[in-house]
Amino acid sequence: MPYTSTEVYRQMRVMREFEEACIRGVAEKHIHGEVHVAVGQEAIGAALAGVLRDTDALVSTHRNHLHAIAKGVPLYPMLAEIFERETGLCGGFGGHMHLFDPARRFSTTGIVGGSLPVALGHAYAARLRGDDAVAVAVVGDGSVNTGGFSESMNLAGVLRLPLVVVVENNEWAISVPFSASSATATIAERAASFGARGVRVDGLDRDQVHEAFVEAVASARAGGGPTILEATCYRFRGHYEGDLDLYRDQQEKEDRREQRDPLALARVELLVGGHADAAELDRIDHEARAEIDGIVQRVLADPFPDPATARQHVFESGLDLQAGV
Ligand SMILES: Cc1ncc(C[n+]2csc(CCOP(=O)(O)OP(=O)(O)O)c2C)c(N)n1
Repeated sequence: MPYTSTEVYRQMRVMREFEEACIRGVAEKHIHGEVHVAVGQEAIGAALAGVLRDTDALVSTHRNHLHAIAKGVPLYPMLAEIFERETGLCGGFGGHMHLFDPARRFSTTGIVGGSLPVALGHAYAARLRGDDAVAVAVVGDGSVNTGGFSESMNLAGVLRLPLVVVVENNEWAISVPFSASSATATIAERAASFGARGVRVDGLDRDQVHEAFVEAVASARAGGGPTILEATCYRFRGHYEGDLDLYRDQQEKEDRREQRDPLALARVELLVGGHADAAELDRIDHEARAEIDGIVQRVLADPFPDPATARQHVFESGLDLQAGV
């Protein structure tokens, strides 16, 4: 489906600018450790936005920023957490790979495949509470051969739990191509073996992903059990910022960035379809950049966590092993 909505374009542009700010944050040494951005995967991020309630859970991965934005996590405390500041979602203790917003039931895990058992727990909790909340796990293609993926999908199928698993199949799990690690040509076709619905969509097409996601969530909410929603896409940058990425063919990367950039495609389709003119789209680009730049400036003026608090949050009990209390 061609892009017809400037609002969707704006959402994707804010997501792209957010990721670009993180990329600059690494280069300028404001952010330490591995940072995984989802440049090129914005159509999926935008497709998930505005569908879930605060009471629904979304559990994401190491490549989590766009999913947090889609779940409605505010940009400022999210960026502050990624920039390791005290004002961050977790007081600067978690960093980019550990974004948590309990009020919106948003969480992440750096354990590949780990999103599923956590989301399964949310789905089972909804069943025990007797309400109609839904749980969503968003994972990469690298997760689908883990035990946790199959075990969680099977139990969700057995109990008909309200679980939606969105797989962003960007063709690569670090240096391993999907084709070399999967016995099936698609992930969606595995759904039948778990008693789940299986749908495969073009992850460049925001509307196609959105419609499939809305349907999967509605089905789960109505007692229809789990869905695997596979969205195909491509990771434009290295696995993490700083990854030399020598394992992928240079031409493949260039072709994908040139021909399969959702922002570029949306721009062309909006112009050709007469839904927007260039000046309007330029203004959206400019506003998105200004919004994110403004947040970065605020974040950079924020304090780091006090080093004296470094051992806080290590044990739930607050036990300080060195002090022996
Ligand atoms: C259980 C586990 N094994 C290995 C790793 C190391 N690791 C981090 S990301 C990653 C690849 C993930 O690929 P995919 O799920 O396709 O997501 P993508 O990075 O492409 O978004 C691996 C193997 C890990 N974090 N957890």
